[in-house]
Amino acid sequence: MDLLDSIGGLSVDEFMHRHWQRAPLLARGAFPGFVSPIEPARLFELAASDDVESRTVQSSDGRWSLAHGPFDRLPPRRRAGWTLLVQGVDLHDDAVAALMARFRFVPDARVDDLMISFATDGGGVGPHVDQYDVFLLQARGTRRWRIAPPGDASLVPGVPLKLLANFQPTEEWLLEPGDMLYLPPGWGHDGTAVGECMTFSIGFRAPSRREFLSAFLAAAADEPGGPDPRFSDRGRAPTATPGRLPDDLADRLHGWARDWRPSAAQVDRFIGCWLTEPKPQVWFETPAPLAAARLERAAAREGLRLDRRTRMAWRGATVYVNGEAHDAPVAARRWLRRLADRRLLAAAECPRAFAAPGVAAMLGAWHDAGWLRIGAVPAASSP
Ligand SMILES: [Mn+2]
Repeated sequence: MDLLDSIGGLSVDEFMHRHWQRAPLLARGAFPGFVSPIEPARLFELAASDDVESRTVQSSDGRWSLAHGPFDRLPPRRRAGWTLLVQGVDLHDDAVAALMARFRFVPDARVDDLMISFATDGGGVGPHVDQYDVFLLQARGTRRWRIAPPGDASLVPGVPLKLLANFQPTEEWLLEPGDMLYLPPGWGHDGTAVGECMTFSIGFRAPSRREFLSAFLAAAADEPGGPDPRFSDRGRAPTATPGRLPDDLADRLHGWARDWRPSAAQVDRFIGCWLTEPKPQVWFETPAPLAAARLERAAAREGLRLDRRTRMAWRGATVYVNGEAHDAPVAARRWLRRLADRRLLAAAECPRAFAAPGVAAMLGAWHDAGWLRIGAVPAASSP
């Protein structure tokens, strides 16, 4: 896996310091001689599949229409002004996943997905803002981008899309294949196809406090076990005001709400599981289960790699895979961390990794679940 070594004439280090979360950057020729790893025809195939999130946007005379996939039929390619957006293409195509891996100078936990937009001449989704950082990589043809600093966020009423009502672009560029535009969250942007074109959006996610707490509190409420005291009012005197909420009941509930504290371990565990949880539409193709000894021999011959859909992370003594937490004995940690960081174990590393306590059982279970694949490199063509 090769990380990008420069972006628009800056080292990745300089880019992260000066631009990430701070300021847009146009990087001409970020991918010199770029050739899209995916053809429009393959994108249309993906858009027809019901485990792929896709939508179309069309506009004419200021009227916008939005439709959600899967699409058996798309508008004709010769018709101007329509866009097909396909989310999560990195989950479905190894070559696209490999392109996305070039951005792993940002932690995986911040990565959302790679979306591809195909548009015919004049197509676009209108001026809008996103909450996320994005790299807009021009993959085929030409797109005109106009951008505006964060500001008036009011929206056009009565349209099915979130369109900025007062978009006032301050810069404008034509992007050709291999050019890339980085935008921090909150910048207005409007991309219009000049002739037929295809653009890749490498998108990043960042949880908000409310999103996190809503998920965490729901999970905490579902957690089984532990004592579960119940309110009791033995000895209560008769009431003449039955409509009134009793103070003893309110006080008790107050106490429960205010005294509740998750343990640090509980929060840690939730964070790792939540951040590695695959998106709801993700499913794994399960291979025929392999006996432990056969997996170990195959791994020693060909190495292992994480399936492109697998999300894996580590923190402290724990590794997290696809929403599961595994406590790793000390001797196992370096191998599991290496697998998370590089997404592969080379053939020569596998015998030592399998010998570390607990590792063979974890790798075996992940292999049988379709999370881990034999072979350090994916086969040339994606399924
Ligand atoms: Mn956008």
